[in-house]
Amino acid sequence: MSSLHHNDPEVSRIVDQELKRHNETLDLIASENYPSKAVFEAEASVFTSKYAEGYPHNRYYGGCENADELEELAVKRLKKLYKSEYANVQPHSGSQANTAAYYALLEYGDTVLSMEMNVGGHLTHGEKINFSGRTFNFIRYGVNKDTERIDFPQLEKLAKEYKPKLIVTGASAYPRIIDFEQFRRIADMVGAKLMVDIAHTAGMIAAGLHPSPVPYADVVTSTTHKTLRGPRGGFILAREEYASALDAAVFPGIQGGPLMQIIAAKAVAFHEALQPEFAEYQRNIIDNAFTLGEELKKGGFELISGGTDTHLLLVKLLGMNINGRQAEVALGKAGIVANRDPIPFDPLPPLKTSGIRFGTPALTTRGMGKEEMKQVAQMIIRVLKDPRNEAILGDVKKDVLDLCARFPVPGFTD
Ligand code: DSN
Repeated sequence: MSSLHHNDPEVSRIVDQELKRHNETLDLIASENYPSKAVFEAEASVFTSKYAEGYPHNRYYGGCENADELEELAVKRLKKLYKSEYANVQPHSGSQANTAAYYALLEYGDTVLSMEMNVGGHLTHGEKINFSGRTFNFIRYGVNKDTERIDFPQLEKLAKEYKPKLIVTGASAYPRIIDFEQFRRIADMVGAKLMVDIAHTAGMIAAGLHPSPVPYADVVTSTTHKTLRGPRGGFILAREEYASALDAAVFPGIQGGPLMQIIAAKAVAFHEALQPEFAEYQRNIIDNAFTLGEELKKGGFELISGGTDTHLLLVKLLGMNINGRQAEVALGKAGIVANRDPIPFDPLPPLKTSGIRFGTPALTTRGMGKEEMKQVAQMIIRVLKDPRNEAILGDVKKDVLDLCARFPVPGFTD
């Protein structure tokens, strides 16, 4: 019997339920993944007990010699992975990484140009309900109505008009490769700095399968738990010239003690991402998303921008007698876990939306490939074409369970 079960059967039961839920459903949430057992072991290590406010060899606590060695190793691996001059592994999350980057680069009220949420931008990229939109003057760019790809002429026009101090790109729900060179060109034209949030694409960039923003951006922010397959957390990359401003913005600016056990797990994930098999895994993620998208198109669904170059795709539900929220619920009943997502020029509010987002990192980690993606696409098509038919939802749920039994969730039990 585990200590958790012995000491707290109530929490233990909920944890067991969650593991069962993962083992019996297909996780198509583009931002979720299953890290390796080595990452979990590091996360649950003795470093959870250590306070290490400050930076290596400049801490506010004694007993930090091992924490120093660990953080230096994590930073060294991260710099190597992305060929970056500077790295900070302390941000607790992607939001914290973005907060620190803004505080290092901006003053209260400064103008920033960023991507609209409806076309894939993140909450922390200037939404009015978020600290970012309340602290700085965000102006938003979007996508071209026909191509549904970033509208560079609009971006250039807005940059010239508003003269932002910072331009932000990178997205939570944009299925195409982003042209960072174009962003740099426009930023230089108006004397703006460029920040790229690679939370979603970090794994593909590390593997060299997606262009790196590092040569173009002043600052790059990310999470570690999506395509990168690490623990939940964040990091910042930058040119050396921003090192002291970014260090100060993270600590003491917005955080106290770093989560050293998470930094241990990040170091493990960076090591894994530096191995040759990681590139193959990232290739499979992209291939799986492509296959899933092509099969959904054959089944009569339209994808935002007509397809995907990445790990995610967005299905348009306009004119299909179902909104994003209803699709999410119907798929959930059939054991397919995904999330509704706004689409460009969405006529529906964020609680409903006209789109649903699918991502393949978690299923790829379970070992699924092209054949399984074709099966998953057929399951999704059956549900979305008849979302109120409980018999169909039940049938699909059985197919989901069969598929799940063949591809157990790794890491937790092996
Ligand atoms: N925006 C979330 C997502 O992509 O799921 C992460 O913050």
